[in-house]
This record gives sequence, C-alpha cells and structure tokens, in this order.
Amino acid sequence: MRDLTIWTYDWVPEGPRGFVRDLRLRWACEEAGFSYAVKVIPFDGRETNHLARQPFGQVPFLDDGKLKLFESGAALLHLARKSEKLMPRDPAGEADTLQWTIAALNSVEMVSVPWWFLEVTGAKDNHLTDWLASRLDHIENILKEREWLAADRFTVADLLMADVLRVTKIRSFGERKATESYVARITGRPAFEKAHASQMVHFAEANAAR
Ligand SMILES: N[C@@H](CCC(=O)N[C@@H](CS)C(=O)NCC(=O)O)C(=O)O
Repeated sequence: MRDLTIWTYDWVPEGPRGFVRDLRLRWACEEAGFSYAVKVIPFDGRETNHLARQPFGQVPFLDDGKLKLFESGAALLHLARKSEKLMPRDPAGEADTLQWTIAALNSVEMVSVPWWFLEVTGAKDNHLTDWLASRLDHIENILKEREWLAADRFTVADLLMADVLRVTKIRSFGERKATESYVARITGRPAFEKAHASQMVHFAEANAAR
C-alpha cells in the first residue's frame, strides 16, 4: 500500500508545467525510493476550494497515512526524516542540512520569486535586481568551493536549492558558472528526470482531457 500521497492541481497553464512544486516531493520520493500516489484538486476555484488542506489555496500538500502536511519545505523535511538518503543522521550533518534547506526557502526563494514575478509581469524597472544579484553572488562563491551545500554529500538541501535556482530567468541573469554547473549536476540526477517527466505527462494528459 502506498501511504504517501502527493497532491497537486488537476491542470495548470503551460508556463508553470515542469515547475509546479509537487515536483519537489516527487523528486524526494524518487531519491528515497518511496512509492507514492499523486492525487489532484481542481485548479479552477483554488482560491477557496481546498483551504482546509492548504491555507493559501496552493499546492503541493502531502499525506503520509494520517499525517497531513502543507508547504513544500515542511513536506520535504518530513520525507528527509524518513530517509537517510535525503538527510544524514549524525547531528552535525542533520543541522547542516536543515540550515541550507531553510536558506534555500528563506534567503534565496524569498528574493527570487518576487524578482521573477516582477520580470514576468513586465515591470519596467525591477527594483529587486540588486538584492537578488547579491544573494546569487554569495551562492556562487560557496559553490565555487564545494560540490554539495551540506554535509559533503547530496541532501534534500541540494534538491531544494537546485529547484529554486533552476528557474530559467534567474539562471540567465548574470554569469555564474559554478551555480550553472551545480544546477545542471543536481537536476541531471535520474530521480529529478523521472519526477520532471512524470509531472510533464500528468499536465499534458490533463490538458488533452480538458
Ligand atoms: N510556499 C509554498 C508555495 C506554493 C506555491 O507557490 N504553489 C504554486 C504552485 S508551484 C501554486 O499553488 N500557485 C497557485 C496560486 O498561488 O494560486 C510551498 O512551497 O509549498
């Protein structure tokens, strides 16, 4: 029986396909070797229809048996606690993984998402550019020195940071070779490729049926 269920939308427009955050949870499950089901809630009416499961009307959310979690970061850390493949068990390695997981969400994505939003909505002067550049430069300097963010090995922190950084517009903004090669290396993992392909099939089938 599959205890893990990843919830996503029944359909999304073309732009976000391949980037919807259920991908993070699919990817983590693939890395850990967990079997999982994917279930859907309607995209239309999302503002109000599933607030009991995700208070902002968003996806993803996760069921693990009777446990229910929203926020991709919380769900990833929950999965990481179930598998050493995602987070080491020694206290130093675990602490390192936790801090870099939160850094991806709170120090990079907190800046990159509003920056990206201003870009795609055609803002004439994107006032967040210097702020984002500074965060990306710090990441670049770190990635020049090491292969993995935490614990000298692949962890869920790499999964999340690579997913945050792989948004094309962010990567094409400035030349950062270490970051480029990091994102290519982490997203070249078979687990990412499988998760990405599954999401693309999911939304292509949904689109054909719509
Ligand atoms: N902080 C949330 C963000 C979730 C999020 O932005 N989800 C997007 C899909 S990737 C969504 O549901 N967007 C639709 C909307 O906001 O109406 C998380 O990481 O789970």
